[in-house]
Amino acid sequence: MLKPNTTSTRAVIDCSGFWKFKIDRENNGEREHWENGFSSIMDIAVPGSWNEQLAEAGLMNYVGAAWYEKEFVIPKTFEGKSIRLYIGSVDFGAKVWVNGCFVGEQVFGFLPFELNLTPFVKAGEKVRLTIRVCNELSDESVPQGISQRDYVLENRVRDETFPPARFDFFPFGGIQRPVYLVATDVSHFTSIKVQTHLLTSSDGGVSIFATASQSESLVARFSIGEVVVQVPMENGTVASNLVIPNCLAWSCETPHCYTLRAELLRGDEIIDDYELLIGIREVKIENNQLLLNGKRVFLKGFGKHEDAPIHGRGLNLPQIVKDFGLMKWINANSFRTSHYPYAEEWLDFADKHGILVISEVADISRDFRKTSTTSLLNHKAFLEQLFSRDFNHPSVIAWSISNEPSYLGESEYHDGRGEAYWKDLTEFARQLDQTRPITIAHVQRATHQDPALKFVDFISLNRYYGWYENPAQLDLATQRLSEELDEIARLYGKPILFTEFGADTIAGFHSTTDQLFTEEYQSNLIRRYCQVIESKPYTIGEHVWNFADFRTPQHHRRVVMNLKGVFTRTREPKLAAFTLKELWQQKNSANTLLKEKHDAHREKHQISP
Ligand code: GCB
Repeated sequence: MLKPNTTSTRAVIDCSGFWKFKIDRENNGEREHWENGFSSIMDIAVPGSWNEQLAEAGLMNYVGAAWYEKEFVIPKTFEGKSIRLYIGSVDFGAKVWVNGCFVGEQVFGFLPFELNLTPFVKAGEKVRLTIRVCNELSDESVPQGISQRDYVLENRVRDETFPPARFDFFPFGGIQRPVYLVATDVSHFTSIKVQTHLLTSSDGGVSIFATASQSESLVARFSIGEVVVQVPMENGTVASNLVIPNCLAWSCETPHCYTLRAELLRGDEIIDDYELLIGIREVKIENNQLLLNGKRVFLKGFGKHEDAPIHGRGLNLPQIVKDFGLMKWINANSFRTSHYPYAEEWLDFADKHGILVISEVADISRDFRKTSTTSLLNHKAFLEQLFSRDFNHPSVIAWSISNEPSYLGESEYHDGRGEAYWKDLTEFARQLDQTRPITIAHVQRATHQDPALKFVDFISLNRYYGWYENPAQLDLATQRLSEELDEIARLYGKPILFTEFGADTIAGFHSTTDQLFTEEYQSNLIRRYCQVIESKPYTIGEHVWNFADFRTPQHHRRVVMNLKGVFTRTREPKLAAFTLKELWQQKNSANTLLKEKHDAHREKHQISP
């Protein structure tokens, strides 16, 4: 599946706007055939979450089904074309009908899907698009869900959140990303996968694997600037290589992207064309270091969320621009898409602005008492769809395939089931992508015997000493942190990325002593964690939790939001933002000095970089 782009042969219609909307509390819609039309006076904006948009209509905490409907005209110019519907994401899944005919579904949230409408529509005529959205989760979905009943059965009623969720972010529902109608020739590229290598110090290698919709004998032409190759398609697939002389490698400092042009030829006629921006670069884990193009990088950044007032998780382009501006301002070089795939627009921006991304699968706090063979299959399917969406982005340097498995510390995780699960899943992931390291964010309750740690390329740690444990005792907190880091490094001999640490902070609260919730406490905790993390030779980075305050399900330990942001939900800086800006600026200068020293050494001893 290719992200919709208008080109000389491809037409795209953006279906964003107001859609007719109806809530389906009793789940009657399918039985009553709402796909044939339903009456409602309610409208909703697409893209966008329903919760804050329609709070006054009772949808703030709504978990369940809801229906969307809109009519479109299929232009006459679409005659004889392949006509498809591309939906960026629907949380947490959707069923789609056109003129009352079922055309397909997506069982995952956060991920795009494409449906073939060609047999169901006529060029020049109106069509009615109906989408049933449901934001319920189950034991076997990705991520897993939880019910009110589960809290009672598990004897932990005080953990209950509203709406119930296994995760600490709001379960926004709705069509979160744009909906597009796409028209192409019946024969068109269905996927283009690009792998890049640095061949010599000056050349770049680009391997291309593409598939087409038909097995018709066509020719594929790929070009980057002056470099062109032409190869016949065989049974709808093609593999090819391009060599870019004197290539400029993609890096944070020079995020140079080349335009790869792909064309499908029937004789002399170009029947499909598509352009994609690619970066030539290599990522490796070697000697306990993270290397980008052979050079050490230390990750400075955040775990984030897609979360904004009113939009909820809906695509919010101004916020992407703002957040990248703030990441640059604070001297960050990376972020993790905690805890689910973000809109691809985030990655387009990261490619262009040289920000490194750890792309995360929406597997959060997996409970192994409720993990079945179907769960593993679903997890694999999610991973496959995510990898295929994000594979070509140079900014994506690693995959996080889960966050905090065994959050509850259940014994079932340690009886062999956990080990078998991660062995299978990491092998599967490595078959799909041999070019990027894999990680899993580790939670303390999973213990140092966490089977996940055995199978990852680098260890990711989420720790809250000084907050959930040892509150307001930073000496003790940093001592435990330091000891634990050394212990994990000794046990596994793998590099460690600190993926979460932080403190809830109410902007405007101050104190001269270590006092939870104050801006000074958050700032001190972050400064002291960074000192410890940076003092260890095996660490590869520090990601503060969180970039900005974000809405959570309701619980007595959250004041509407998780307040661990170094920016508020509306992006005003807290004291910690200035602290990080200064710390990371120093780290940049220290890195530059170190780099200059290393370069001088290499030059003197004639060592190639
Ligand atoms: C975690 C989770 C994250 C939470 C965070 C917290 O370990 O990964 O989703 O928001 O802790 O603030 O409690």
